[in-house]
Amino acid sequence: MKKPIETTFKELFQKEPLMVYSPGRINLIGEHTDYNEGFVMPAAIDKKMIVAIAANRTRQAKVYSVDFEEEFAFNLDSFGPKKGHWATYILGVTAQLQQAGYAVQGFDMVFGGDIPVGAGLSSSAAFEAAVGFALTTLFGFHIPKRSLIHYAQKAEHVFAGVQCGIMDQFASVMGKKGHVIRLDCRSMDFQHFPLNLPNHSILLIDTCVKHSLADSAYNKRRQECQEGVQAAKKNNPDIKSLRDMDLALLDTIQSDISLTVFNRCKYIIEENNRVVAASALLDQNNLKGFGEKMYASHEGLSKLYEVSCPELDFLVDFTKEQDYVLGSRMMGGGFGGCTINIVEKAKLKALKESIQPAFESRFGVTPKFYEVSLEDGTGLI
Ligand code: GAF
Repeated sequence: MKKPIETTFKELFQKEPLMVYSPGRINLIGEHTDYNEGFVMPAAIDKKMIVAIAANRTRQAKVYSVDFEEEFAFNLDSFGPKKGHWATYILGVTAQLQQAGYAVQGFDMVFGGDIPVGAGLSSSAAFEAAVGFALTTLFGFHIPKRSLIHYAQKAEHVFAGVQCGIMDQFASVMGKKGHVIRLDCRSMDFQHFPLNLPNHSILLIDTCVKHSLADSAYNKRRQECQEGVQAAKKNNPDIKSLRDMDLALLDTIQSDISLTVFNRCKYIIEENNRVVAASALLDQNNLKGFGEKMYASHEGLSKLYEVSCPELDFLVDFTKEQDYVLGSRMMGGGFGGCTINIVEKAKLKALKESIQPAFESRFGVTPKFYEVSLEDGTGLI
């Protein structure tokens, strides 16, 4: 049993910490659309990263991870990325704040959380947001939430080496209890939309696999989308991103791009359209129609965008046979992690009891289940 983060902090540093949390996220629909200036529909959930922090009046940062049972220290005047190590997120956010002119002072920190790592629930974005908010609050910086979100994203780009979009950090900071966020990733306009599911639950099924190519494949997808945009720009200089293209325009550049790039662009254009249509279906309370869009999203992610894997496809296909599952699809960057499922509450047990042995006998791995609720974004505990 892990010791609580606050208790660990007091034992290690003999003082009272400031306590901050930032949640993980789900995404109902709109995958890989964020870095194409498109639409997404995420929500913050009841799994979070927790940071305990206090100033130490030095130029040193001393950090302890409860989950990894490991410490890390660095000097605030001389540090760089530490890719592949949890500390890189703290280093990255600290660097972003310093570059923006905020005078980060020495601090002691203990952190931990219950967001499964590598499950596609954005534990890294939640951690970046928690660290950013903790430093901001501790040292009295006046940083608007939107800037905090951008510093967290930049930390991921520069210090973790993943060219992520804005969705994860945005959802972690801006989440609202009982609501999903409809976000336009170009204008950053957003709306909190209440999700009323009296008879259904959101169930995540974790494949418990993370295929190793995930980060490089993610960056590659971004490049491929950019190739499509560059080809379209030749005759349409106003086009800035795939957000500005439709399928008819994509057809006109088909001979200038590879089949792979064509398929990537097709998926993104279709997914953006799907988010808009799915959003209207939610307004009409048409959950069945919404679920169909989720299945179509998965099909595109698997066949055209090629970011799924056999484990995710298996879980999604299995649910198609169960009429009490309205929709299912892979969620997040892909290549492992979780599927998101909208399931009749009364049938949750039946689904778990049938899908678990089937998955085990196919892959020799026991999947995990998380029934999640929608919660508030980053804040003080
Ligand atoms: C990851 C990224 F961090 C997000 O920005 C987003 O692109 C997502 O993959 C795919 O929709 O979580």
